Amino acid sequence: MTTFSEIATLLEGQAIEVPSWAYGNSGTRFNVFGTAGTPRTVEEKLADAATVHRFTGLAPLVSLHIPWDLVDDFAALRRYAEDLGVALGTINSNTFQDDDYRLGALTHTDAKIRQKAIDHHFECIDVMHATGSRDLKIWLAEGTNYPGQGDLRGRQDRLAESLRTIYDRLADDQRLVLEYKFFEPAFYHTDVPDWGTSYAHVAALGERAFVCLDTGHHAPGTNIEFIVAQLLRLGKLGSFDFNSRFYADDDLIVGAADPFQLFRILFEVIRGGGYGPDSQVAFMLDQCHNIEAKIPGQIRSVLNVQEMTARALLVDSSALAEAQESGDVLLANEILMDAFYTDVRADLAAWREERGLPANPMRAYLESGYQQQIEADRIGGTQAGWN
Ligand code: AOS
Ligand code: ZN
Ligand code: ZN
Repeated sequence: MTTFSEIATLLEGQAIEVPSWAYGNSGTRFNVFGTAGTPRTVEEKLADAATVHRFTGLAPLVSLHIPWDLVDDFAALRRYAEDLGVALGTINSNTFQDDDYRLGALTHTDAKIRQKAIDHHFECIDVMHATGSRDLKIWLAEGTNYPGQGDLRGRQDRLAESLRTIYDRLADDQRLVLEYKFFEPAFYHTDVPDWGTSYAHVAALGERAFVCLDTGHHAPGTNIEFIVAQLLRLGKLGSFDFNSRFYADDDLIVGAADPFQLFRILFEVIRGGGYGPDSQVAFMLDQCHNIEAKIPGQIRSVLNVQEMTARALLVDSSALAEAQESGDVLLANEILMDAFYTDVRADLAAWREERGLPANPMRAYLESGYQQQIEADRIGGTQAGWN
C-alpha cells in the first residue's frame, strides 16, 4: 500500500479551473433563486473565485463565458485577476441564447447564420489574446427535435467546415476543445452527442484540437473512466468539465453524487499521464449552485477533486499490475478498493497546514467574514446569472 507521505508532493501544483458562472445565480426552467451577496459584475465574480483559491490553494484559474463576462478591456481584467492572485483561463463561447440559432449555428443551412456564429468564435479568440487564455471551449446546443427535421449528414459536413474556419484562426499557442453532450436542449439528435463524434472532428482539425469531457453529459450507466482512458491513449483529452449528476445534466457539486466514479476517473487520468506538471488536461468545473451557497459550494467542489486525486494516487500501481498480469481478479479489485476506502481527510488537513493553508478551508471561509462583507457591500445593481 502506498502511503500518504509518498504522494504528498504529487498533490502540489494541482490546478482546478473554476467557472465564472458558478458565482452567479442559476436555476432550472422553473425558477432562478437570487441570493444575497451574488456578484453583479465580472470583477465581483473574480473576487469570489480568488477567495476560493485563497482558502484552498487549488483554484488558480477562472474560466470566462462570452458574452456573460463581456467587458470593454480584457487586458485590464487580466491585470485585475492577477492582482487578486488568479489567472483567466478557458474562454467559453455561447451559441445557445440567440434567436437566430433556433435551427442551428455552426450547422445552420443559412451561410449568413453560420458566419455569425463563426464571427462570435473569432471574437472569443480576440478575447483570448487579451486574457492570455490557452483554450477556446465550444459546447454546441445544436440538434433537432424530430426525425426528418434536419439532414444529419449535411449538418456534420457544415459543422466540420465551420470548425475548420474557427480552428484556423487560432494562434500557435491556443487550443480548441470541443465538448459533447448526448441530449438537451435538442431532444431527438444532437450534432456533437458523444466522445466519438467530438474525437472525429478534433482529429480532423489538427494537433491543437481536443475533446472536452463533461462528466454530466452521458447516458446513465456509461463507463466514463473508459472514455478517459481511450482519449488519453489517443492524445486527445483536452479538458474536463467536472460536476455530478443523479439524472441528466444536473451540474451538481463534483463528487457529490458518486465519489467512487470520480475516484475511478481520476485513477485513469493518472494512469494515462493526464495528471502532473506535463499534463495537457485542464481540470475545469462546470457547475451551478442553484440552492446552496455558491462560494462554499465551490470550495467543497475543489476539495472533493483533491480528495479523490489523493486516493487515486494511493493506488499501489505495481502491485495492481502484478495482480492483473497473474490474473488474480479479486486481489486486483482489492488493491483498487483499498485506495478508494482510505480516508485521507486528516492527512490533507495536515498537508494544507504545512503549506500555510487553513486545515479546514470550509470552516475558515465561514469564519472569515467574507460572506457577511459581500452581502453588506453588494446592494443594488443586477445580480449576475445566465445572461
Ligand atoms: C452545457 O450543458 C455545457 O455543459 C456547457 O459547458 C455550458 O456551456 C456551460 O455550462 C455554460 O457555459
Ligand atoms: Zn459543460
Ligand atoms: Zn452541461
